[in-house]
Amino acid sequence: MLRLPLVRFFETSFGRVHDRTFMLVRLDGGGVTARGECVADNDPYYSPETVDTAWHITAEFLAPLVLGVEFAHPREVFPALRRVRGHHMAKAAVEMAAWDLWARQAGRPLADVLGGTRARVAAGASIGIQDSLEQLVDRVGAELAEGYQRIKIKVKPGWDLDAAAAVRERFPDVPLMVDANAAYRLDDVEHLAGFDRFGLMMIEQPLDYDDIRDHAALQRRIATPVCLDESVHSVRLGRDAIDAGACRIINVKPGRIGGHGESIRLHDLCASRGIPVWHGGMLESGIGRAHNLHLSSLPNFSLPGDVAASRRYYDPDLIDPPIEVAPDGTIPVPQGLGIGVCVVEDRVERATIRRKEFRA
Ligand code: OSB
Ligand code: MG
Repeated sequence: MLRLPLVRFFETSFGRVHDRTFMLVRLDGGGVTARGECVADNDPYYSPETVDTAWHITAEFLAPLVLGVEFAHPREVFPALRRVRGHHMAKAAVEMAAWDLWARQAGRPLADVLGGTRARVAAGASIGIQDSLEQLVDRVGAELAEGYQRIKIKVKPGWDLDAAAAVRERFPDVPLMVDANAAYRLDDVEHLAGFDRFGLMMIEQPLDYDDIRDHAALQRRIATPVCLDESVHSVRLGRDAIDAGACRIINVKPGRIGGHGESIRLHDLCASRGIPVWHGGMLESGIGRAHNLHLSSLPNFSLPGDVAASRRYYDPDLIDPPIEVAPDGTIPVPQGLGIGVCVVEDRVERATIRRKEFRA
């Protein structure tokens, strides 16, 4: 378990954070070392999981199910954890490390074994709630100057239509979207229809974190495409959401649905139903960020994701060189073995606050 200070605070409808405490999973096997990053937060505000529940579940329940077990393919890992209900973020950290291990053992980049088809992915910037609209507009300008291909702003009641209007006034044509992190109710439909005049790419997760039905009702009454994040916490719920007409776009976060294998299944399902996906972000360090880049190289990730440069989050990051965005707003998928980034062990060491080792 590590703690790292954020370069700048990040505020969503559920609160402001200045640092992140998160869990890394390291796997050693077959002569190689692999890593996964758990995206569970300190607080159960985005999802019910926290860094402490992830630690508990991993140590007490997941580790015994994988240690010393022979897997022919990392796709077998998520089903092997089935007895443990939920806890997808904890499971994903283990499962994603297994994919890194497999790719390294095979001498291939992770993107290759995941089925990636592009060498560079489109980067977008997610901008938190600011102290003033002027600061927001300045932040948008700064991100656009870095090359980011789309801007997402966080919204909540009291920081929503005015925020979108301020950005639109200054940047009339920028690809723009908003993310409410479940801050509204279906009763707010008239208010949410107010976003329609800004020509947004989408509104992300306007209603409750486990709702599908009300999102379907909302989507019938607003023009802006609804994108689901929190509500799609499994592949099956993704299917249910599409069937119900609850969204036209889905944000894929492997931590939310249980890892790379489940993300590929959701990606393929969406492709077959004509639903574009994009890769979400959870303020990851370079390790989780590298995983996300590899997964984003699959073909139906057709919209820019919340995959951005390391230095927006941590400076220094746990990896060197850091992940950077090119002036055209793309990030190259790392070329080396596995996740293909170089972990700086003494930075990991210095940020570590708790450690536990298991042997078969
Ligand atoms: O809803 O997408 C979200 C960060 C933490 C928790 C939830 C979300 C986010 C982001 C940040 O939007 C995306 C990023 O990593 O830049
Ligand atoms: Mg979101």
